[in-house]
Amino acid sequence: SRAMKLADYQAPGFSVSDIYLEFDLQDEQTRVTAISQVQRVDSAIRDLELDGKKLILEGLWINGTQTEVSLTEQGIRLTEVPDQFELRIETLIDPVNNHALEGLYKSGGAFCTQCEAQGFRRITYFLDRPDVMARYRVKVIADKQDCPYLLANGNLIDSGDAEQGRHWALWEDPFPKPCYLFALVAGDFDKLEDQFTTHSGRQVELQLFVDKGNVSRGQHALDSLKKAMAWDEQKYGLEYDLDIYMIVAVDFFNMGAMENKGLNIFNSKYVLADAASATDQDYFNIESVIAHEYFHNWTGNRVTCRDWFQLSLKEGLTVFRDQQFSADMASAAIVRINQVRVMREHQFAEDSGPMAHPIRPAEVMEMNNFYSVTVYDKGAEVIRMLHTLLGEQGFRKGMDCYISRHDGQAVTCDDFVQAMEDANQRDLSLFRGWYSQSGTPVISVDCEWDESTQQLRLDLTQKTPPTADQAEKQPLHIPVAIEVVPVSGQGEGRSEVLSLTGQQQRFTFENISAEPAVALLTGFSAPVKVDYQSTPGHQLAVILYASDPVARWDACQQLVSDAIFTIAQNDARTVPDFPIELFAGLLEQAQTEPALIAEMLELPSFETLAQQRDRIDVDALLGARKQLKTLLAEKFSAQWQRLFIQLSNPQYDYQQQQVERRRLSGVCLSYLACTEASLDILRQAYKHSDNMTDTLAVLKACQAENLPLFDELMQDFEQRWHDDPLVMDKWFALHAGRQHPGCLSTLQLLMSHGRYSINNPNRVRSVMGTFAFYNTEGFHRRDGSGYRFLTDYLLELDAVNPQVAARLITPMIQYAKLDENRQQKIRLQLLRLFEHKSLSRDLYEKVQKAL
Ligand code: BAL
Ligand code: ZN
Repeated sequence: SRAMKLADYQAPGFSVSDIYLEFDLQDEQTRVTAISQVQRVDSAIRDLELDGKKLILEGLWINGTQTEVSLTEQGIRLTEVPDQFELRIETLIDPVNNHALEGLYKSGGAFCTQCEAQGFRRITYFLDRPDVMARYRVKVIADKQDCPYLLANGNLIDSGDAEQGRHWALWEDPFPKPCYLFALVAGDFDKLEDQFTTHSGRQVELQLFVDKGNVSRGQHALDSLKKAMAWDEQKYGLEYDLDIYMIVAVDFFNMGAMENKGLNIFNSKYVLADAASATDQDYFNIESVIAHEYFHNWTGNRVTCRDWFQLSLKEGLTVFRDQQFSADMASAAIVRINQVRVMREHQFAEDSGPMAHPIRPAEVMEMNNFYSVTVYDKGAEVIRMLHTLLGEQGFRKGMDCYISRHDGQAVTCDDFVQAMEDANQRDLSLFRGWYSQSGTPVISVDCEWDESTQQLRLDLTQKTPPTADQAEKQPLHIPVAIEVVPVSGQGEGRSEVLSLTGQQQRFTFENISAEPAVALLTGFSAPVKVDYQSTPGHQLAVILYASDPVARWDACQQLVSDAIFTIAQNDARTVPDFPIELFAGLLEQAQTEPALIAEMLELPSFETLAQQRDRIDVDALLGARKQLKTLLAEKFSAQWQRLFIQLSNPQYDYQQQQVERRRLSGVCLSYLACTEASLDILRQAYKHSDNMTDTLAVLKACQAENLPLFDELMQDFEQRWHDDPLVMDKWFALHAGRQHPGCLSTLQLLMSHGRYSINNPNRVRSVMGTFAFYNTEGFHRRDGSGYRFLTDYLLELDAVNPQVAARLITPMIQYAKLDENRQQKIRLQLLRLFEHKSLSRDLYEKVQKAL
C-alpha cells in the first residue's frame, strides 16, 4: 500500500447531484440498489472510477443499459462515460459477518452503519470522498418484527408494509452531504421523545433510541442534547436545520459516536447513565459527546472537509466548541485541567513518537489512523490559540464569516484561517505554521527581576525538536499567557498574553516593585512545553496567590513532579520537604475549593512524568511515585480520614457541588488505601455507596494498592452487574489495570470469561486497552512478556477489527523514552507483526513507522 499525499489532491472529475438508495436488509445478504445522477465536471477526465470494498457486484447500468466494468485496486472503472447519466448499481453485502464495524453491520440485533471515513465504499461503489456532495433519498426494507424501526438521514416521507412480514420506510435528506455522513439504522428499540423549539420558533422532534429496558438511562443524554442546542444558538447563533434529530445507542461501535446528518449513532457508553451504573465522569462525557456530535451539524456537516487531510477543520473546531460548552456547563477550571492532562499524557507522546504528524497531516496511508489526539485535541488547542489571539468577539466574527462564506461547501483548514483573518483584518500567516508543523515546541525561559529598576525581564526562546516525520522546524506564533504575582502575596498581580513570534524574544515589565513569581503558560495558552527553572518558593507563591486555577494546579504538579524525580534519582532515600508542606496547606484549604484541590492533591500520572524527560527509568519512576504517595498518605492519615467523612453526600445527584465533593472524597480514599487502618473505611464506603462514582472510587483505591479486599469486592460487584455490559466494562478494566506479578494470567482469565468477546470494541478496550495504556508495571515487564502478550493479541484482533487493533498498539510504538533493553524487546515484537503475511493497512502503517 502506498501513502496518499495532501500535495496530490485533485478535484473530482464528476459530481453526483442526487442518489437514491434502496436497502433490502437481510443478515448475510443485503441487496443495495444505488441510483445516482452523475455529471462530468472536468471534461479532461473521461473514465469514472468508483471506490468499493468487499462488495459483490450484481449488475451496473448506465442510462438503463447494462454495462461492463473493469476492476481497479480501489474498486471499479467505467470507461468513456457520458457527460450526464443515471448510474444504477446493485451490490450484495454481508452485515452479520462484518466485524470490522465499517459500512453496514449488525450490532446486537440491529442493523447500523459507520461510514466515516471510508466505510461507504463497503455499501456500494461510489465516489467515496468528502468533496462529492449529493442529496440522498433512502428506502429501507426489513422484517417488521425484528426491525420495527427503520431510520435514515433527514425526514421520513413515506412508509408502508411489504410482502412476507416485511415493511419499508422512505427518507429524504434535503441537505447535500458527503457519503461519510450517510446513516441507516433498522432494529427494535425503546424510544425516548422530546421537543426543542429553536430560536426562530421551529419545532424539532428529538428521538433517542436505546436497547429495550434502558429508557430510564436515556434522560441525561436527551437533556444534554437540549442544552447543546440552546447553547449553540446563544453562543454562535447556530440553529438546527431539520425537523427531526435522532440518536441511536448501539453496543458495538469503534468510535465514541458519529455525527451522521439528523441520525447520530452512538456508542451506548456515551448515552446511557443512571446513578447506580454510571460515574460522574460518565455523566460528564455523555454531555460532552452528545454536544460534540450536535455541534458537528454546522462544523462538519453544513460546512464539511474537502479531503481527509483537512479532518481537523471539523474535529479540532468541534472539540474546541464542545470544550467551551463543557466549561459553561460544569467547572471551567477542571475541564481545562483535564484537557491539559490529555495533551501532556497522550498528545505530547504522539508528537514525540513514530506517528508524529501535523494537525493537518501531509501524508496518510490509512485514514483511520489519523483520528488521533493530534488532529482532535491539538487541533482544538490550535483553535483555542486563535480564540486567545483574536478575543471572544473577534473569534465569533471569524466564525460567522466562515459559516456564511462556506455553508454547503467542502473546504480546507486554510479557508478557515482565511475567514478568521478577513473578519478581523489580521495577518495570521505565521500562525498557519501550526497546521503544517508537527512536534511540541519547547519554550525556554530566562527570567530576571531587578529590584533597583523595578524591571522584570523575560527572555523567551522557542525551539521545536525534530519529529519522526519532519526534521526542520520553523518558529511559530505562540500566545504565551503569563501571570506575575508578588512572592509575598502582598500587592497586585498582573496577567498578560505575550505574543511570541520569533525564535527568541525579550519582554520587559515595568514597575514591579516587589519580588515577583512568574506563572508561565497560564490556562495552558499553547500546546507547548515550558522549560523554566523556578524555585519551590516561587512555585508555592503561584499556588497560593495566582488567580488562574490552571497555573496553580500546574505549579503544584511541577513541585510534586520535581520531588518524584528527586526521589527516583537518589534511589529512594530522602524525600524533599516541600511536597509535605504543600500538602499540609492544601488539606487545610480543601473544603473551600474541593474540585481544584482534589486535582492538586492528585499526583502526576506516570504518563505525565514520562513526558518530562528524554529517557526514563520505568521502575525507579514507579517506585518513587509510590513512595511519595505512601509517605503523604501516612503523614496525613488523620486529615484524609477526617476530610473523607466530612465529604459524604446525601442522596446522589449529578450536580456540580456534589460532583466536586465526590471527586475529592475519591482522592482521599486513594490515599487512605495506602494506610494500615483503611480496610474498614473502604469496606463501609463500598457498602453504603448509592452510586457508581463512590463505588468505583473504592474499587480503584483497593486496586491501586493491591489490597486483598479488592478481590472480595470485585466478586460482589460482578454478581450484581454481570448482565450489564457497560458496568461490566468497568469490572474488566479494573482487573486488567491491576499491577501485580500475576497480571498476565489475570488477562488470560478475563479473555476466557463468558462475557468477553473480541468482536466488541468496548470490551477489548477495557481489557487490552487498559492493560497496554495504564498497567505500566505489567505492560513494561522487564522480560518483555507484556509486549509479547499484546502482540499475540493484536495478531488475532487485526483479522477481526484492524481499526481497534491499530489503536491498541499505540503504547508499544512510543518506546523511544524507554531503556535499551525494553526498546529491544519491543522491536522484536514489532518485527513479528511486520513479518506477518496479512497485516492490515492500519497496523502496517504504524509498525512500519515504528521500526
Ligand atoms: N467524526 C467521528 C466522530 C466524531 O469525531 O464526532
Ligand atoms: Zn467529531
